Amino acid sequence: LLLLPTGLVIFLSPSTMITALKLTFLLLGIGFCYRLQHSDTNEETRAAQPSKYGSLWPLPQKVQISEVSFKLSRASFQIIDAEQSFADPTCRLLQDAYRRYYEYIFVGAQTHKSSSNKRAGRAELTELQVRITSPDTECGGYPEVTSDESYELSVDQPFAVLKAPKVWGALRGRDFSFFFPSLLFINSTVISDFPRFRHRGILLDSSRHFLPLKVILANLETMAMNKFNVFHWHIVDDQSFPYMSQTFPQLSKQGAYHPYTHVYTPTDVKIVIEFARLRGIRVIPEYDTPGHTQSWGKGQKDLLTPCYSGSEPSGTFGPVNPILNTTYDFMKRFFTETSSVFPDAYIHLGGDEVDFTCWKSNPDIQKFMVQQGFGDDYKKLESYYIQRLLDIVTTTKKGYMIWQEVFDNGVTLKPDTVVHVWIGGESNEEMGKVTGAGYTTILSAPWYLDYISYAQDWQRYYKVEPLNFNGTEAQKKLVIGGEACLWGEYVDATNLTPRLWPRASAVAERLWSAMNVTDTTDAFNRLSVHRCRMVERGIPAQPLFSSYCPSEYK
Ligand code: CP6
Repeated sequence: LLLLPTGLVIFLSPSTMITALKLTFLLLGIGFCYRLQHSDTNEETRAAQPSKYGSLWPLPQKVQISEVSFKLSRASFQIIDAEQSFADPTCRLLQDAYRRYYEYIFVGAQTHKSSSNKRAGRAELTELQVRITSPDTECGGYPEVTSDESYELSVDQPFAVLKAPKVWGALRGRDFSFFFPSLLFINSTVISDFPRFRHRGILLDSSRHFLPLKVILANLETMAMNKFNVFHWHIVDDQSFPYMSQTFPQLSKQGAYHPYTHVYTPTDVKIVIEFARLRGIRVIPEYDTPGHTQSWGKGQKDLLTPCYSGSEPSGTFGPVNPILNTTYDFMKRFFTETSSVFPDAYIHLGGDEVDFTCWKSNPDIQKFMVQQGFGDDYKKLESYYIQRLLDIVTTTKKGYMIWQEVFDNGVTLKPDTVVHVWIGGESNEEMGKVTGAGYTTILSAPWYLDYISYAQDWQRYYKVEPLNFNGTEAQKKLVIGGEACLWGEYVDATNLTPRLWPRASAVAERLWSAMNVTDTTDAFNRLSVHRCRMVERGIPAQPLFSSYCPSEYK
């Protein structure tokens, strides 16, 4: 029986009734969708307006832009070392950056021909002088968690000056093109800037889908445009093992999606690390164990736990087998290799989501549990494994990062361990607990960018305040930053870049800019232009909302 709005009551046969009900729900559904689109807040539906901060993203700590503007021309403008700079032309990192940014400044410069005629009388700015002010420029080194990324930029006649203690600051400040109202003019500007948090990362997952080198490099480039400084490379997982190990070549031979095309050779890894270094980005690989290791088992016999069905092995395998000495011999050799392949002082050891079902089914493990006096508490077994792994990794002179479960399970951690908070819902409480125990921490729980939804979800990422938990000043100091995670189940080379950008840019500003930079309207105005800038530079960043980019007119 169907009640129509007219008040008519109609009797129907059961099958017709189901069809009618479906129709009603469909109509209701359409109505609901219609309302969804039209009930957006004003904030989400307005078009971008010019911001007084132009297209600066992330917003510097201190910025003054004056009305005075200077002309720029491709033919006469140059970026050079200042005479007093401690860096010289042998600093490839700076020379490379100058070339990259020279190109960026003038990309699409023809777009603004008409405005250049209007303001033809202006004084011309002909130079950006870059001055490294500390005798140890760190030009040949790798960025670290303690690296100084501060810089000062003044744009004035007759030349602009970018001052930074170390090359890392020069890299952060070099994106001089951010101050251009039009591409051929620049306003007189004074900026002094430094990051709020030291660890500003992006996690990419190259196991669920293989990510070609080109994609990784393009995203490192985009990370630099957004002042990110850590590439968390979730390089292997259950689904595939694309890391080509020199000590254990069978791991990728058997465990990669393809033994030759879907692997990262030692040269590939070097290319990624150097490309990142030249942009002030650390590369932290993650080798997640004892869970998430199905692909490891294909090329390394006896590494994984055989699962049992009753008294017989079932033919399937679980987490790394924690009761065999061969496991720890393997880990020692494996992590000795990775510690020399990856120069960063830290390595991510995972430790998340360990499923105990298989361990519980295995009679040898059951025996071991009794011997060790672990009772039924498989968390103790997990901790036993991790503890031995951490001791091994410590002998390679690396610090480690771990997912929060390792801390939750009460494993003894080195004081410099970074605990990575990822579980949603109670992440504020977790941040309180981790810092209360005296460990440094980074936050990812609110920044799972593989989750997508309707409308402007960047605002949700933007509104997160990492220090919004109960704790002392000393505790808050232990929060060294955060990471936006793009897990790979639904992401490969075809959709990675637009899914990540500009949504990750919201996280970039939260981690770089001052705590009180929270105006989403101004953020929208700046981010809209920043997104167009990424597009002009060849990065297919998705739109924020109905709009167009000036470069579309070309
Ligand atoms: N893979 C690994 C994953 C996730 C984690 N570790 C994950 C868990 C929950 C969500 C998203 C991703 N895919 N190795 C947890 C850190 Cl919602």
